[in-house]
Amino acid sequence: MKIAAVEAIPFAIPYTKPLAFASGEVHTADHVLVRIHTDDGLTGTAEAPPRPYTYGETQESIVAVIGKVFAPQLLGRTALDREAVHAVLERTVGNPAAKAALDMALWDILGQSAGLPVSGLLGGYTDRMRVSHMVGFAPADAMVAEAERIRDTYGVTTFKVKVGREPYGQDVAACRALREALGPAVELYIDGNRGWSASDAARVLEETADLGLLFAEELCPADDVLGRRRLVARSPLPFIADESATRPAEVTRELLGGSATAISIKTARTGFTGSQRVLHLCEGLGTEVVMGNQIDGQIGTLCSVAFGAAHRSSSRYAGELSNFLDMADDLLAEPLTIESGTLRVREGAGLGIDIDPGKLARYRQDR
Ligand code: MUC
Ligand code: MG
Repeated sequence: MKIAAVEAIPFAIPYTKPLAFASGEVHTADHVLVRIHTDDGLTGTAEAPPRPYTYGETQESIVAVIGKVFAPQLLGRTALDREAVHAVLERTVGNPAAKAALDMALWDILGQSAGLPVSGLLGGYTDRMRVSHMVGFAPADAMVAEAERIRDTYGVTTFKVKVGREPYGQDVAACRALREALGPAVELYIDGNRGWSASDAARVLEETADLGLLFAEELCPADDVLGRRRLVARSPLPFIADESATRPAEVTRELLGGSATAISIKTARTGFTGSQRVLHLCEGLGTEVVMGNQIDGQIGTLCSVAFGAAHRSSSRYAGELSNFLDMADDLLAEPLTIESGTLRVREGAGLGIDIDPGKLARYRQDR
């Protein structure tokens, strides 16, 4: 099981429906396919989505850090050396998506080598998750039409509404239109990607108080330290920290400092090993978690659902598992399907990621 080679392959697949949110916009999935090959013929696979507006990584930086810094340090180690591998990776600061993809590819190798599904190795709580769909910026009527289409086509009944636009009234109106169109049974929550000031965010919470929202996420920057604490103290909703609290120390700081009351876990930035650390920390602190989406493709989504379904506390709420629906294509030989509002963990050894070679040849950017 010795690591013999590490590949970081840039690929690009356009979005049929670009996603716009307060901190950025995505038109093309310019991700990196990460593959770790072992000397006994196994290949672990994962994908790294660069999010420069959130963590500073780009497609080029992910390829470079894996190829030049991480791969040479991993060669010769085995998939069982995960703690040693992490000690090596942590010598380089930042680069969360690159590190996470390497971690998940190693777990894929472990699962294949044992002949067991990764989701079972992680915890095996259930075999599926309810799906939450992210509705990006658009005029209110288009956001309603999008949510209705996703509900009617896939049976999804939980929606995360992207907010954080100025003036904030347009987002309040969009939430109201969604609640009126979708009815009281549908779950709605909002994510501001740090777009508002703490005081505007407080006004929004007041003006949406009758809409029965489930959560509020990153409505203002965590760096607005006192404003954010005041907002969270007054919030009638659990307040999710997403990009402001990714590593265990950040999660601890934000929760104990009163700047968040719930945590978003994204395997795209903390892999399985780091996500499990965050999850167990949250369980210990009595804090709820939501499985978030780093605007993942199908490979990343398969990783998210494998992790989310593995634990009771990460599968309690609907997971954000549907952004791939807006991509024109993907690399998986057998595409993911959302049915009755749920996504199932893929059966079989490892993560069950089978790449279509023709699609990879078509979308890779390095040849
Ligand atoms: C989210 O929950 O914020 C947008 C930017 C990012 O890094 O993730 C997405 C979704
Ligand atoms: Mg978010």
